[in-house]
Amino acid sequence: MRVVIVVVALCAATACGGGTEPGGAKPSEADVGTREIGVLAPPEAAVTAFTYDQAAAPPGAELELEVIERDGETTVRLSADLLVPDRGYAAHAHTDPCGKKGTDAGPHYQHEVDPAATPERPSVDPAYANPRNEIWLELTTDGRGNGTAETTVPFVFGDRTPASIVLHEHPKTETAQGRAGSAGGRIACFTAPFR
Ligand SMILES: [Cu+2]
Repeated sequence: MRVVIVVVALCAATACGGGTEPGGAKPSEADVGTREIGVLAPPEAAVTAFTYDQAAAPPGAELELEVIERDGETTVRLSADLLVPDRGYAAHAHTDPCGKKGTDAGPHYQHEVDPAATPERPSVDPAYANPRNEIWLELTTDGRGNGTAETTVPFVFGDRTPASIVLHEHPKTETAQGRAGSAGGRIACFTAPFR
């Protein structure tokens, strides 16, 4: 009898295996989050954080990516330290990890993939290349080169997740038909987990 009482008490304290209690919330599944930090280095020395333009994205600059999935939405926050002061950077989530070349990161991650896109011709259709179907960030640095950008998109990841964040040379991403998603050359890339 004494043993049974102990087991019942433990079950009450731990919700017995993490299942949902009737009518209760699921605190352990409400948020899924990751956080990763990288320090920019030239391609020959980089592991996760690459600079392809050392004037625009200086080696030693630090990038931090935080991703939180909650209630059907995903919030992505990019923080930077010691980039070029008082400068804007358009950044996106891309499909592939960074490599020695900027193009290694592949195209933009799209929640609904543009059926017209090919490896040679990435999506430039605003119906797909937009900041609700892709993850776009606009980072603006202060006088010390530090800045934070955040976006929340109306989806969570399914089987596919992005693999990297790419910083581009322009401060903003274009939205016009045939140009949507463009933001100039790739100046830096950070391989990071999104889940
Ligand atoms: Cu991009």
